[in-house]
Amino acid sequence: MDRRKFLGNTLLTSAALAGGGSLVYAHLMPEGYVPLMAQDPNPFEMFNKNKEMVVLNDKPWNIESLAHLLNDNVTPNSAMFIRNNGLIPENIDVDSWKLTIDGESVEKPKSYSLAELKNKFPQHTYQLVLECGGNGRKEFNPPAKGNQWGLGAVHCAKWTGVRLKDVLEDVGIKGDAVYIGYHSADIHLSRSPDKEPISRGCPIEKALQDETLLAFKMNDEDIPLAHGYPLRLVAGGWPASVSGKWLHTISVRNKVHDGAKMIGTSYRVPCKPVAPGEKVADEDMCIIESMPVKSLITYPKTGAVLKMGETLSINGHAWAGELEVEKMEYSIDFGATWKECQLKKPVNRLSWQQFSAQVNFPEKGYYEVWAKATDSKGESQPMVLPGWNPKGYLNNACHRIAIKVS
Ligand SMILES: Nc1nc2c(c(=O)[nH]1)N[C@H]1C(S)=C(S)[C@@H](COP(=O)(O)O)O[C@H]1N2
Ligand SMILES: [Mo]
Repeated sequence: MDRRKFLGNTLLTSAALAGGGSLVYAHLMPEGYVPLMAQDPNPFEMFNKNKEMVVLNDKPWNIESLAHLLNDNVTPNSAMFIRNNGLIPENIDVDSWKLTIDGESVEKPKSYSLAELKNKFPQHTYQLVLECGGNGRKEFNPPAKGNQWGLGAVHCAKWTGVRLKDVLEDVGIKGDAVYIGYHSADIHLSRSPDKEPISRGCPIEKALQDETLLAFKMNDEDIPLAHGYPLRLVAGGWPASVSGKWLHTISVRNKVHDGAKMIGTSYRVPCKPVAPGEKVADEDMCIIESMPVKSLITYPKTGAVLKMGETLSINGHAWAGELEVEKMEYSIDFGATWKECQLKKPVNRLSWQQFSAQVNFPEKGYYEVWAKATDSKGESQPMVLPGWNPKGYLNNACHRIAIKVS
């Protein structure tokens, strides 16, 4: 249905066919036929993603990674989840791309070309954890609406750019600044130019951290289109929805930013725990800030089989929002006892940390290896699902893999 309308209205007369040529025998085409060139593209090829990744939605594109694909210390593009609220911008012209800083709390709005940003300010590179606030949503009961993310909506790539704080200093911000909000070039699903798919932000204190970047490189290359080319706000350790892709404006606000997906149940959780399914009044909802402590076993893949007497080497990553992970443990007896893993320091603040352990099993049979991280404030991952909330955010329950010893 949809597709036929699309074809009738636009495709046959437009350059939507790759190469831009016109469809010569269009009038002879069977009704409802979709020319090969216009058939749904293969997302794995289009975005250079590992074919094991899971497509949760194609309008907009939402693609999830898997624990065992995230084994690299620096996540490559091929294993990075994609979370879009709208449609990826079309026809990006980098030469005319501008970043504008405006809002109630700037002395005078100012715009920079990408070349100006790159030349005027020192560049910094950090490895930063971006985890979707809804990662792990699919476990909640009653279920929460939205993409049913399993474990794979997290990555820790290397981002290069200039510090937002250096740019804000150059513009000059007023003393009443409390928040920043981003505006981006992606397109609302309705295609209405008056609507933004998402426009979130963070308190000014987070915006002014050294690691909060206006990034133009990811893993030493131009940022892939799906991840925000040509410019992205990157605020590690907070829900990744704060890290606006395809960034063109930062508004410095004298109040909490009120853009799309800042209010209601979006990226907000009950300020105090509630019973599963309970209705929560708007004023009792709080904006998610630093993400909770969490970890993933990225090797081996769940379901691994080994021989009796073999030692299993496990490894993975742990992260804790604004904090550092201080301790990493594993259990093979459903949490009755825990043993400590080796745990590395982060390469920089807000990066994930590597852990590893050598695991021995006492006899043949079925086991689960559970992993549990504890942050520098002594907060540990819960063994089972944490507090229910209407949109299913912040599931940081222990990751577990199945092991068979035969
Ligand atoms: N402009 C824009 N920025 C955005 C989004 C979006 O839809 N549009 N999605 C946000 C959300 S909810 C997440 S989880 C991350 C996902 O980043 P990724 O697609 O690079 O993994 O981007 C954030 N930034
Ligand atoms: Mo997200």
